[in-house]
Amino acid sequence: MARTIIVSNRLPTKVRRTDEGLAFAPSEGGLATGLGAVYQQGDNLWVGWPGTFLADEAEQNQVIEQLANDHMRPVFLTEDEIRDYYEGFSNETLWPTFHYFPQYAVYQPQLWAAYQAVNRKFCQAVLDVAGPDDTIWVHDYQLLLLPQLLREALPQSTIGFFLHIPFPSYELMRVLPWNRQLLHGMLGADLLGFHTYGYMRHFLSSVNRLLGHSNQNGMVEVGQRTVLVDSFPMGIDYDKYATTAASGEARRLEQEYRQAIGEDVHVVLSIDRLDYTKGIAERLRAFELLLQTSPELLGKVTLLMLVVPSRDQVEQYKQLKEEIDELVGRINGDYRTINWTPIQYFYRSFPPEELAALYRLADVALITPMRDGMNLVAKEFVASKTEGRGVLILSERAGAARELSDALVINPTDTEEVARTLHRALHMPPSEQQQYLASMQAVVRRYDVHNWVEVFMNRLAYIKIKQQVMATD
Ligand code: GDG
Repeated sequence: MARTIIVSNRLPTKVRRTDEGLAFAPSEGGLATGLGAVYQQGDNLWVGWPGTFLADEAEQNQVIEQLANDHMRPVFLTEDEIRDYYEGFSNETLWPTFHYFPQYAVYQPQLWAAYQAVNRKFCQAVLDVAGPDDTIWVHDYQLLLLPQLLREALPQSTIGFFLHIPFPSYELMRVLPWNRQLLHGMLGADLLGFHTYGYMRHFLSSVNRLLGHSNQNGMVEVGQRTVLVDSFPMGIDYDKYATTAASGEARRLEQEYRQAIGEDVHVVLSIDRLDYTKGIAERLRAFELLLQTSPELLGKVTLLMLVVPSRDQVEQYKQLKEEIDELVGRINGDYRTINWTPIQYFYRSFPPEELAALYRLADVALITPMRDGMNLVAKEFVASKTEGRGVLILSERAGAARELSDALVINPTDTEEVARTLHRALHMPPSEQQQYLASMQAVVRRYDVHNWVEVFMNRLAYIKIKQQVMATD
């Protein structure tokens, strides 16, 4: 029977080494939730790296066995591969380039060689389990070469690809060495999905200018094959967020936090992974400007800023962490009083029930990335506001801004605009908050992650049928 195989750099389960041996923990990402219904069915599978270096064959076998029960098949990476393919080419070449930070990008042939080799390794891992009739859905920027590698080995198979980060304009792509090989790699898929129409257009433009393929309504002729390119904005598990936020535990925690912060203090919430794409330092400067220009808010507003540790061995991330530490220290030093802290800053991750309580508690969510493929936090905040109060401030450069046009949409580089918008959000009448939230909730509820999977899979089936019809014409 034909199967569906999901492939991504990371598996939806994380393996960690502890004093008691290996520990397995589910990752809470939206992708795992959305695709749960797919890969856990029948003989379907998820192929990916379990997130830890495992040199020992006994440990590897333990992981293979354990994950097999949950429909997962691990790809093991060596320490060199983790450094050169993952931390190197993926995170220091592609990530900055695709997020419009080419000044942070490194272009090194040995990283490119590792990227190619690991994409081949993933290909072999998929071929070990896939048959010619299977549907294979590849995810994200770490595996751009995989669709074409699979196509060569399984010419008839059905291959989908989805990019979770932005696809940059041609002007960025033209700077990237190996750009043609990367595009060619992606075009091995039958269907290529992006979060927004804009990313899709950028991709088509690069394909046209670098490879000479034009398109008609998103259909690109590649040799004998027709490849479909389309946008599929990813959603969240709306019901899960709404239910968790309405639970007794979330309410209890919210009250506890509220008492600690003060009944009449407005809470502005920000949540991101530590990353230069997220605009964290600029956000802090905007908050400082708000305090400078709105003395009536002193003692009346607190920024709760959660930064989830990430890549902090990389130089740029280390520097960013220092910059954030300094800014928070300076602003708190200038403004804090015995019973008020302007910025409550946490550099760690939180369990989901605490996150739900924070979403409940927040009067304003301040989401100001410089670039972000989608930004699921914006949608989670909207879904969690079951009482109909709360204001979302959202960067125009997050993919989510396309759908959430009833947010207060700002340019994250414009510190004055962000400060002004914060002021407006903190003074917005409840009826207006309710109106904006209701319309955003309708969108986020309707286009949830289950709908996203369904629509993508339907389009993939459609293009396969279309290809067959065109072949017989
Ligand atoms: C890529 C793209 C795109 C955050 N802090 C904690 C925590 N989180 C959860 C949030 C949310 C997720 O992490 C972060 O959302 P992103 O949208 O940034 O997702 P990523 O996978 O990091 O990024 C991005 C996305 O893919 C999907 O296509 O939107 O643009 O970069 O779900 O809730 N979760 C827990 N504790 C935390 O402290 N449990």
